[in-house]
Amino acid sequence: MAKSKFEYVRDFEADDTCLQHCWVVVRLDGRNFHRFAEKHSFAKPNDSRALQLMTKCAQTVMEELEDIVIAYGQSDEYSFVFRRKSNWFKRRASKFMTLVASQFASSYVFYWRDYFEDQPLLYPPGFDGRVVLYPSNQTLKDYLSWRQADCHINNLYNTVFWALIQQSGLTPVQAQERLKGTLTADKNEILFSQFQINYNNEPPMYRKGTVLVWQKVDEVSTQEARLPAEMEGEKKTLTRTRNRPIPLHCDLIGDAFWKEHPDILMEEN
Ligand code: DGT
Ligand code: MG
Ligand code: MG
Ligand code: MG
Ligand code: MG
Repeated sequence: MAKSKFEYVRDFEADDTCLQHCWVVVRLDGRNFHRFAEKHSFAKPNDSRALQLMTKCAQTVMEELEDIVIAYGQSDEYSFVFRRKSNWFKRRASKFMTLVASQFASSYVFYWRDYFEDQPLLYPPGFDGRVVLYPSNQTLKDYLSWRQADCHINNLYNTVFWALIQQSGLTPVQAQERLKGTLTADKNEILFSQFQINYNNEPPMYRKGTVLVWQKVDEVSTQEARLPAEMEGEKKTLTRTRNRPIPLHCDLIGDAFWKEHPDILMEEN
């Protein structure tokens, strides 16, 4: 077909191809979720409904889009790792980023009611996205470790901060003052001596965040079988093995996880 004289404007499109063989990471983060959490009465410091909704959206992203090998989420953020050799949309960064962000945001609204039964969604939430390339397995593992360390540091701080307010009646300013300059050991000590909380017994979803990995699961479905008339109404169960993104709340920083899931970083990926 002949080209129109307008066709040249295509050349104005920037090339945003992600460098070959690098891990492509898309990280999303809720826009102004400080306000969003307040307006929707999120429990402090952790709202399990909100975290589970985030994970549902991330599972939807992994199921709907191509080539995501692992995802990690905490607070109002989720990171998605595309396989090194992915050639999805010719590795265009803008495609990866916008497809992840839009699929995630629409899922957040779509599934809201399943998690917040008594809390109406008051306004449409947004998510920012960025793409970062990691050239080696080590840098990718360090990236995920960084996000999980961030989860740990924030969650330990928030757990003590809100215990001081909710259980000891401190104001936020007083709680902040109390925690100024404290180290990890000090915070653990305050939790234990003042609130009888052993931080290590706090829910792993709060302490570790959520890792999504593909796992084979047997799914059983019941079907109305096409049987002779005298057996009408009998049900037949079908078991199918499917790959699903399964949530884990485990440590990503040590080697154990990567030894248990060697396929994630495999070269063929
Ligand atoms: P941003 O990302 O720059 O647009 O602004 P924010 O406000 O989203 O800031 P960010 O992403 O650094 O921090 C996440 C906020 O979300 C933080 O203020 C606490 C809130 N948030 C996330 N998860 C929970 C939760 O489970 N419970 C409560 N109460 N708040 C949460
Ligand atoms: Mg945010
Ligand atoms: Mg921020
Ligand atoms: Mg955030
Ligand atoms: Mg189109």
